[in-house]
Amino acid sequence: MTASPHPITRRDLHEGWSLSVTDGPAPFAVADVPATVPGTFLTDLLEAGLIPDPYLDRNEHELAWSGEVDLSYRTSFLWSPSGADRVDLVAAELDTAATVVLNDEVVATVQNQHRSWRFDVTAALRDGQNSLEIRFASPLRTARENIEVLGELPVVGNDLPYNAIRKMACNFGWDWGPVLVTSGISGPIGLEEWSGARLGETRPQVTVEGTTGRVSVQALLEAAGSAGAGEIATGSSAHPTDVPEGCTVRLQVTAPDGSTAAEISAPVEDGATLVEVAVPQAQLWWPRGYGEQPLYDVLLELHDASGTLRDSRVHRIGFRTAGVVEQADEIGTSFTFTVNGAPILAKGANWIPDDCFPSRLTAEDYRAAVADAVDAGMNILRIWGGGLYASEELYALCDELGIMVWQDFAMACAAYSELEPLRSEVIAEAREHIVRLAWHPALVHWNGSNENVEGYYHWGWKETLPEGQGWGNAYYTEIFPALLAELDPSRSFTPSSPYSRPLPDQPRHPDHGSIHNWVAWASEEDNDFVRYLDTIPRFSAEFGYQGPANWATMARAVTERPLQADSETMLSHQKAVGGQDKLRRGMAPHLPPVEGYDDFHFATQLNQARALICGIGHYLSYWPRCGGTIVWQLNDCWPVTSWAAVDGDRRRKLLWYALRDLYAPLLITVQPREDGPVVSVVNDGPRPLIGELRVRRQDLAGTVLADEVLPLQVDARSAATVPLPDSLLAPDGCRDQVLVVEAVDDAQGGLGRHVHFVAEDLESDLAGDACTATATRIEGGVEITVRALSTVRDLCVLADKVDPDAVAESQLLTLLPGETARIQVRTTRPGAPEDYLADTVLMSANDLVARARELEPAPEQAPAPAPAPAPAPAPAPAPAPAPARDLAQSSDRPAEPVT
Ligand code: BMA
Repeated sequence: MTASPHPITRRDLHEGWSLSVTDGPAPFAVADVPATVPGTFLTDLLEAGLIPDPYLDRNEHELAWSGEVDLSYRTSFLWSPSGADRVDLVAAELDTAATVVLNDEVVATVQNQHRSWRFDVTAALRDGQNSLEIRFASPLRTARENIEVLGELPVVGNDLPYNAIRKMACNFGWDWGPVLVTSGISGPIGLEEWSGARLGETRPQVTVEGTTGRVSVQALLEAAGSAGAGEIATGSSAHPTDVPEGCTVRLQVTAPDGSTAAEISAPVEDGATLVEVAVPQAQLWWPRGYGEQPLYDVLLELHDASGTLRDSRVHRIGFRTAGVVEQADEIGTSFTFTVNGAPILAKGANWIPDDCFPSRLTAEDYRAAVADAVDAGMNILRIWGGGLYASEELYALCDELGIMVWQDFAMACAAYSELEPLRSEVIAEAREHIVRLAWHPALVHWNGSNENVEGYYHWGWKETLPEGQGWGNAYYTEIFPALLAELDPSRSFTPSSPYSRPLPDQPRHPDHGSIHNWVAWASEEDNDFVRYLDTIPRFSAEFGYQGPANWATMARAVTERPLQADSETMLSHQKAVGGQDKLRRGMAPHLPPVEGYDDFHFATQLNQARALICGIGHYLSYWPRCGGTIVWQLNDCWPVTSWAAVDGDRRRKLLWYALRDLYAPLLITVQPREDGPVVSVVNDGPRPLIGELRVRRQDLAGTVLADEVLPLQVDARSAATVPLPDSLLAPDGCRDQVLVVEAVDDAQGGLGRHVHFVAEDLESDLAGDACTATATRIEGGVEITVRALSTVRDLCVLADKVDPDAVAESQLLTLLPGETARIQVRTTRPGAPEDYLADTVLMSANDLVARARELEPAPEQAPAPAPAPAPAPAPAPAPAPAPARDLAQSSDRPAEPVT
């Protein structure tokens, strides 16, 4: 081999693409439609005006054919030999069953959206014009064909066979997502030209011992002459014999201040080398709230014998040790995130793909999404296994902002065949992402699957699968652990979530490992958020309550007027079967009956927030027994009623504001305990709190009925409870009292206040005209001033009802009589400020109570008719062509917590 002096050059092939449907039930001809690359064919048809926006109205259902068609993407490009030894066609992501044809020669046939690809096309290229075609076979037909080989294994939901093809599972619909099965060149694609050798798989280990950071990189090289046309080089193997003599790999680490922290060069032997450096006095990376996030730059360079640069890579790293500690203790088995030896109270949310078509997400989209987590005080995101291994942008932001990442392997809510060819595909993709993500300090934990072990033991799979049938457990208990041991032993791993480490056949056991609490939302009998109180888990990795998207989001997605809770179109944006019933049943014990969509919309969002206030307050009050909470779910992929805190148009729901309070460094709540109510103080700060709790019991008009000063002592990074004396306990059946808890630290002064309502709203005497309000224009928006005449509970400004872009700075305010609050609304179109005072915009729990009271019969009217019923559901809509899954509703959900 002659190594010519060419470093690697890259050229994108993103231009000139067009697509055609070549077979299948498309209802109209699709021929030579301009195609965006990266992209997918559905987004191209949308762009070309050939299909309506699938996120609006019931348009989704007109696209059920999309997963059944074959496609051809074509482009052509000029190319001339540059003298490089080798030219590769490199594709970051192909969705999914793709045949790559260059100048009429089949270069490769592949079938895995979760892998990247590199095809040697040196021999297939022509000097001059070249034609490139990528044919995509129908993903649904491909999956059905795969079942012939793999066997049919259970999936949850609408029975579309997402477990038989390595494609983003939720593309086939989920209980929060539409069925929009697409195909396309969904990642960057281009030509890379190189000579001699290139860097193949580069496996980092970044750790810290004492104060010394250690970076070691196992670099495998690939030789230009080693792979023939059509061979798929995934970077997973070196070709030792062909790598030119005398190559070296240089590693340079640059400190955050720009100085060189360490560098070394090492010779390549047998196509591989290990480069290792120590960084003395390394600055440690911490999750946010626990310290800084200093990032070091790593430069890796491959030089040949003449010293010519052949290849290079850059990464950003952080020095820390991290992982989940699962340790036997007197209760069971802990589940505690630990960074640099310090236990971290995990406060986070689950991440789903931020769009049904992630290829159109921009860097700004990712930044905004991570800001939703950061601004809410989160320190962890769990990248859920029914989506994609996320893009580099997301992990880089988490590195930068101190958000720990729990990464699921892409296996969710289904049994997976352990047979070939699926097995090798899963291994290859796992290998690729373990190595890719190992660079990121934010990544702390790997998890084998979402609910697949639970599915086996509790959703009937064990009983129905034939003896000896693989259902995926080999991936979770053998293959993934072995790959991690080989490639990245520095992170922790669990086979599934939920999971009980010593009792794998009891994944719901609250005393061991993680749980998913879906009883509170999904129970057919008594779905009520107070059921979060039934268990004290070691870690809650999923629990959530539905609420609709914000008003402006729903009003954009559902164009009929007036908006109605149960219209056929609205129900198409509610994918949980029985979801509306669960919403109504879930709020019935707490909020009064409501009439009209405005009140229904507000009440269901309010109840969603209240549910998580109940769950998180309970779970965190048991820290460190409970290692934290990861709520279901941070985000949405389209406009829908779902468990998300931020809706599909990136509007923050009331839940988001509740999370911001719950995930603050200090959380004060009142919690039930066996011996009576206690004040729980969760101090997620670095200093102990020593001072007092000033607690008073007062009526809704503000008359103080009792008060006490209780000693307060909470260690740094811990929780404490303070029992309430009898004098502070309201009498049974009391409708008009609150407990006002103020925490005061001797050194820092007032820390915060919590108002605890002793009655459910529907049993309370909350006054209707409890406040007066005015609104004025201010720089950047509108300020609303509210003065409380009586106690006001959960005051909200539903600002996007006035202006879709308006955002209220605070929500869910509780005001005591005589208090004044100023709520700023950010908007570039302040319009008429008094619009924000409309009774459908400035709303509180008091309004719901007062309106229900007005509907009640006057006391002298006897016999009393039944209380106002909840609005009757509209007639059942016609079944959607491909019904959405409802994981929560299915009987596979726990009916009872398991203890
Ligand atoms: C969890 C998730 C999702 C689902 C959600 C709500 O189990 O893993 O599969 O969307 O519940 O049902």
